[in-house]
Amino acid sequence: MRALILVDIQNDFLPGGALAVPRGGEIITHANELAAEFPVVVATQDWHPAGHESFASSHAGRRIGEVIDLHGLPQVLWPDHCVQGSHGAEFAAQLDLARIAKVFTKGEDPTVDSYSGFFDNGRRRSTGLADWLRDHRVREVCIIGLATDYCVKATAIDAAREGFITTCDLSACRGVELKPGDTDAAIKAMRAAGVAVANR
Ligand code: VGL
Ligand code: ZN
Repeated sequence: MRALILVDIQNDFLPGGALAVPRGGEIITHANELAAEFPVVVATQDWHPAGHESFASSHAGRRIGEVIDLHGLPQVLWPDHCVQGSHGAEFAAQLDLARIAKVFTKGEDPTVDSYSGFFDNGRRRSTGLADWLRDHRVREVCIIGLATDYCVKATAIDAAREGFITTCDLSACRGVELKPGDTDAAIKAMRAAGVAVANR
């Protein structure tokens, strides 16, 4: 069985959102088309409590984009985004939610960020996504969404590590590009992890 994993297609990552991914809105039509082609569709949802320690606003004197040591892990500081229950945390209004079998939230622990849909960045807690996919006899996954250089990359690499035959379809992904070249580096890292990167 093949599954489509929609990564973080949420208002805050779209133009006008708190952590807007350039041209992020371009992927939604294609995401809906792909969702109609897969027998199984799941979604991840970035879902932070207010005051999450990945937010620059939680660290006096720190700026967005700076990298700090957060309890032993390097952490890029982000604008406040995807706060639980906020409009920014909701899925894009144009996204076809009817086809999503299950939503896996991540980023709830205030002390650790969670880019991957499978594990937090410290790999301490699982979201249950891998077991859910195996329970539904999924062996192949296609990853799309936002952002290519953070959550898409981390989710795709973990999917491959978990033993799924993994594709990332770049036609329905966009990168944050905090630094120019981050998306290209993410593509290289995914390929090195055994992910088939399509459409580029
Ligand atoms: C993401 C930064 C912080 C993402 C989530 O979805 O790529 N990036 N939180
Ligand atoms: Zn986040």
